Amino acid sequence: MSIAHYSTTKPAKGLTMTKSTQLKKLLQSIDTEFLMEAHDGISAKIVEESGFKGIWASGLAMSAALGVRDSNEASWTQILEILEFMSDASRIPILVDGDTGYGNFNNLRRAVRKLCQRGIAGICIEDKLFPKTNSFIGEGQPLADIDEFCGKIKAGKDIQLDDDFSIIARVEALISGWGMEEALKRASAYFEAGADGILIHSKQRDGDEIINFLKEWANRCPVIIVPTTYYQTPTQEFRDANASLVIWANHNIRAATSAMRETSLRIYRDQSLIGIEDSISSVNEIFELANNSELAAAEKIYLPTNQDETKAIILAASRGKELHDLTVDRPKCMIDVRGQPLLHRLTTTFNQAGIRQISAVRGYKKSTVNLPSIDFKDNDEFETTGEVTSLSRAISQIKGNCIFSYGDILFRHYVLDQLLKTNGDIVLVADALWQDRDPNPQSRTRDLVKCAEPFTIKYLDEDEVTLNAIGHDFAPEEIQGEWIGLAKFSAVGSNKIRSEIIAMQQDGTERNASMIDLFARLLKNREPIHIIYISGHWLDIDNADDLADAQKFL
Ligand code: SPV
Ligand code: MG
Repeated sequence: MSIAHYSTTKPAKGLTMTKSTQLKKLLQSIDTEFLMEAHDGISAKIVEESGFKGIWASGLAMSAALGVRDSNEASWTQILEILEFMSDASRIPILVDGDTGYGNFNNLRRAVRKLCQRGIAGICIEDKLFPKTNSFIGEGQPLADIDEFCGKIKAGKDIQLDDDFSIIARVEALISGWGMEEALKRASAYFEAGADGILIHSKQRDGDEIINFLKEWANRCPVIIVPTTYYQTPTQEFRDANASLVIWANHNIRAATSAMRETSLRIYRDQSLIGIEDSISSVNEIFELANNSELAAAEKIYLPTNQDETKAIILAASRGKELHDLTVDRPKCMIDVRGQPLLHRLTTTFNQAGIRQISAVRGYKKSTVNLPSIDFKDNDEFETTGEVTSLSRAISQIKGNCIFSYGDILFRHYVLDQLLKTNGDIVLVADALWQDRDPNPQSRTRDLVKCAEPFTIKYLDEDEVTLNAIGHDFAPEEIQGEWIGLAKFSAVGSNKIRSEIIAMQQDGTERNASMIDLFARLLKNREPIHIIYISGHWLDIDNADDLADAQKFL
């Protein structure tokens, strides 16, 4: 699932319900549902990506992320700014921790209007005094007057611009030592004043008083709980007691704090990044969370195009039968590799090399191949035709500088950078260490190359070596490498490729031809083809073992 998006994009299918309606449905659902803490745009995205149906915008976490105390030190408009980023970054509803409502009924009214305008689904207010203090600090914090708090709830309900906006009344009577009777009295008053749900808070180390409250309350309205201190009570007990929503209230800010501490200390101590690089998110993951590919696609639509710009053409028509169940409902280019379809990973690599015009030829289950930044061409005869037919579907794109790629490969960025620097008209990338790649080389058909010079220790990245032959069956001692499925055509090279495809269409050989057949014909016609060597650092995904390797490769 692609999770990163902005308010400039349409909601995903099935998520067209407003956020306030989504939250209302969660509150009223007969199942116990869960909200996860987020405190900024990226944590909101991560909560959604994890599968949660809603976000708790925690006052403690948002304050901590700003480096201030959970004591209304951040103003409510500063909180509003954070919420706007969070809301734009996610499609699931946000229940904001509105502390005590930022003042009296009038301050809450203004906050509710602004929250409705910014697409926040609901606010939770607690019956304490402004400025509030986190409930886990000290004992016996003073509570609000019941009538004053009921007036606040009514004022919020009267002013809300969105009928489904929720106002949750948080009862602090248990936590501040007033006991069950007071908690139930307050919950009843708040419910009667119009609250859409009650949040009952506790700082006991077990869930007993919360479960007692739920029993006594007997489902009179949805009840929300926050098992921060009583985390050892099994979730099933909350389900059995009919808790409506469970909030995991502060675990992302705490996780982020541990991770940042560990990383900063390590880098400080080592004065190097080597010890940390593999254990933190890559820069690419950050780009993906920020949905950079959406921007690349938008640039293609809204910025003037440069005719000399390098384009990419990806063949993504085949199913990938050897992946069995994984390709029943989608082609292999759409298989998930660490959270993103393979094709998305490939296009991200192209985008990062400055290639924005990307065409892909789809065939098998084409409706599932629907990434935003790609210009799709279709080969509806994919079952009875070969690669050259698929390529011919994108013939209008084979002009100027072009990168050709199979849709089932992954390679390190430098490979593309190196290929883009070459001068030849048709240049293929070949892996000189082809023999090391696969413990069982007979297990797949490989595109092998014979070249004028082998890869040696003296080989420099920019050397282009003449290709003598390309095929599947050469004697091992004649083979200098394996074509990885990536090639570059200059403007002249693109013309040659186009002319050859047309010639193949005319002599009837196109339908069954592979890319190897196309290159072999060019060689036969004495058209020069060049090779650049790499040594590993790529893979193609043919079977389940390759997929496992791909997860590691990233
Ligand atoms: C928050 O997350 O800020 C809360 C919950 O209000 S708690 O910290 O448990 O009071
Ligand atoms: Mg709070």
